[in-house]
Amino acid sequence: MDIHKLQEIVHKTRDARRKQTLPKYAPAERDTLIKKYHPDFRESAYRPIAFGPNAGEKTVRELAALLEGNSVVPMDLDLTPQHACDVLVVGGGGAGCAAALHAQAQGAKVILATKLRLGDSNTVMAQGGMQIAVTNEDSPVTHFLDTLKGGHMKNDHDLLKVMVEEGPSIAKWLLSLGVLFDRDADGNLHVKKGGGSSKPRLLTASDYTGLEIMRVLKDEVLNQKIQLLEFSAAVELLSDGKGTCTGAVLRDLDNQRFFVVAAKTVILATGGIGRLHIQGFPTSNHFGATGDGLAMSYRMGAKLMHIDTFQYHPSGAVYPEQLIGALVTEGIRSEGGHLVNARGERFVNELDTRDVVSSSIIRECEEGRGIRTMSGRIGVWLDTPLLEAEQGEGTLNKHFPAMVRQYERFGINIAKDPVLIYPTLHYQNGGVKIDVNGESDVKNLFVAGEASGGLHGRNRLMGNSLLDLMVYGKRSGLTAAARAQSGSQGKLTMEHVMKFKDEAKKHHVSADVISPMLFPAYAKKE
Ligand code: MEZ
Repeated sequence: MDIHKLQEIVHKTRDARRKQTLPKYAPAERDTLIKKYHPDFRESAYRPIAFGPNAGEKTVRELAALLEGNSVVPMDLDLTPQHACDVLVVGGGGAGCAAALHAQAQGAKVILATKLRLGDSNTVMAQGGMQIAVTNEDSPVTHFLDTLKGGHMKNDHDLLKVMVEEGPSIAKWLLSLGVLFDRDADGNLHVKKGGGSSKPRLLTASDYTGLEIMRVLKDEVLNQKIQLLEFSAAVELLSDGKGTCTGAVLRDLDNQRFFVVAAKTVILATGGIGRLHIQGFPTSNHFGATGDGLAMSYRMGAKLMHIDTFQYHPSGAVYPEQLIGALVTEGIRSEGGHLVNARGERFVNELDTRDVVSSSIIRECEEGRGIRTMSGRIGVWLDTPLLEAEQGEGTLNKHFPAMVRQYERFGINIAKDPVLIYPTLHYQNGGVKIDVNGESDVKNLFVAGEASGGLHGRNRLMGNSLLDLMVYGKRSGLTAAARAQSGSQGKLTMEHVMKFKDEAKKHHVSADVISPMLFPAYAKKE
């Protein structure tokens, strides 16, 4: 049926929905809902990892294959370094830039290597805000408790405590660099409420928050003249043969040649895994989000945490086809946007935690209350025109200019028409286990941001990722710089890779899967 005909139900039912009582789930009911509908609980999507630090633990098949994968680097590669530094940062997003800036400010010689261009990352795609307890009504303790509840109490308490406590100083740092967060009429920082949070705590720059932060961080990296290696993808870590990280092998994507960087310390800030499209899900992630850091650090012996849990953001675009999986920011639900099924009913508190909201959307669709597009995709409505109806004409353009433009390009006016959404693969809740300074189980190997695990438990709250990037980017940068200053450059070997290959053979793992994969499989065809 024509999409406009289907949309009519949203306009017609608006008044009735305003009076509707929403389902309130007791804790046991929430668990049942999640276990029944959340993709994390689809047994057939998972398998145990055959060998390595997490041997026997289950993760999704796509990630298991990546972790067990074979190196692309020839084992007889000449390991004479082309570059040498104190701190090699791998990744040009928010965590990488924060790490590089703080390390260089300590006097360390820093190289920042990135697979694409500086700034190409999930950070720029974080729209809805950054959680920091900055108001008098709020506190780091409340932020801690909200996050713990959202994470099903599985968060690493030490990592979380550090993150919430350092939040306010991070806000000051970003403001001092020139980040333009939204302000209220009195000039105070304006805060919004995100899903699963008890207080308004989101600092925003309309729906360009991550982009605005990256604008400033990128400038600062350039101003500070940090040595950049763009289009240079890290493909293997190097060790001294005794388990300490000493550098990396990179691939120059212009000519496909390998080259070596000797580094006293390495910080991986390689982001998430959305482009593995686990369980066939579309993703809100950028093109390079292929879990490179997980694969490289696993081979070197770093333990991973919570790698059986992923975040499916409730609102990924379903229509038009060109936007499939693209983020429709939670900010719209924060400002009152209703989720509406094919009967014109609301079916969940739109500001519940993401796992509950996504599970509820999947339930509606599986039980026949979803809306099918002509190409056979399914979703529910997000009533975007409601914001205009309640807050006045122009609200969407003022508060969500990115979202308005995203749809305008395809002739869709979200001020007039609701948008069709379905959960999209958005975030890896787990990652490499780190301590409060960002160091992994491997000496001198630090991991910051989405590639690390433990902080968010089994479900990240909206806006906590941007703060995580800044706090653990900073801490890993400072610690790595201090470590490098007191240490010397170790030997460069790939002994750990050879051992890993032997293990793979022992476990009859095919050598055909190459990791890190760097780009999604379909990139080659395109
Ligand atoms: O933290 C996020 O994932 C975020 C801010 C996303 C969004 O909906 O805008």
